[in-house]
Amino acid sequence: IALAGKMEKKDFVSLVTFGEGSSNQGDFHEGANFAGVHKLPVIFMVENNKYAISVPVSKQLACEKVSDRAIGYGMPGFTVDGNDPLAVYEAVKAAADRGRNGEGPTLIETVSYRLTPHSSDDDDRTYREREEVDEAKKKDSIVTFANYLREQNILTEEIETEMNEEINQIVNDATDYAENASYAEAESAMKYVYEENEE
Ligand SMILES: Cc1ncc(C[n+]2csc(CCOP(=O)(O)OP(=O)(O)O)c2C)c(N)n1
Ligand SMILES: [Mg+2]
Repeated sequence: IALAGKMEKKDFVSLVTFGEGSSNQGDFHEGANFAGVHKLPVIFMVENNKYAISVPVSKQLACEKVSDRAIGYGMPGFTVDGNDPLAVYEAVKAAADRGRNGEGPTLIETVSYRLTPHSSDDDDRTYREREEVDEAKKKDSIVTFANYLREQNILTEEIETEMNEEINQIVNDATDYAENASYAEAESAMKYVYEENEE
C-alpha cells in the first residue's frame, strides 16, 4: 500500500501495528527491508507487551530492544513508553512527518505490558509471577494518564462519570446486539477469502 501510494504521489503514510512476538518472524524482516530499500512512508509500530503467549521477551530477542533492529533496514528506531499516550503521539508525529517528507520508514517500539492471559485458554500462572502483573497494573495508562489529566484539571469528576456511563452503555449495547444475533450461515465461511464476481 505504501509503495502504491508513493508511486501515485499520494500524500499519505501507512501505519502497521504488531506484537513483539510477530517481530521475530520473517514477514516483519522482509517488509521492513523492502520499506527501507524503497524509502516507503511506513510506520512500523511494535507493541512490546513483553510476552508472546507464554514466551517472555528475554527469550525472544538476542538484542536489547526491538527498535535495535531498525538500523539493519536503514531506518531509525525508537523505543518509547507505550503507557504514555503523549510519548507515543510525539514519536508517531515525527515518524509521520518523516514519511511525508520522503525520508522513508520508521520503527517505533512502544513498551507496555499484557495485563491479562493471552486468551481464555491460557493459564498465565504457569509462567509469570502475580507480583509482576500487579506491579504492571499500577502503570496502566488508564490509571496513570487519568491521574495526569486530573492533575491538569482537564478530567473532572463530572466528565469522568459521564464518560464511564457512555462507555458502559456502548459495551452493554454491543454485548446485547452480539448475544441476540443469529448464527452466520455456514455458506458464508468462505466469504472474503477469495475474490467474488458479482453475477
Ligand atoms: C505464524 C504464526 N505462528 C504462530 C501463531 C500462534 N500465535 C498466535 S498469537 C501468538 C503470540 C503473539 O505474540 P505477540 O506478537 O507478542 O502479540 P501479543 O499477543 O503479545 O499482542 C502466537 C505465537 C500464529 N498465529 N501465527
Ligand atoms: Mg507480545
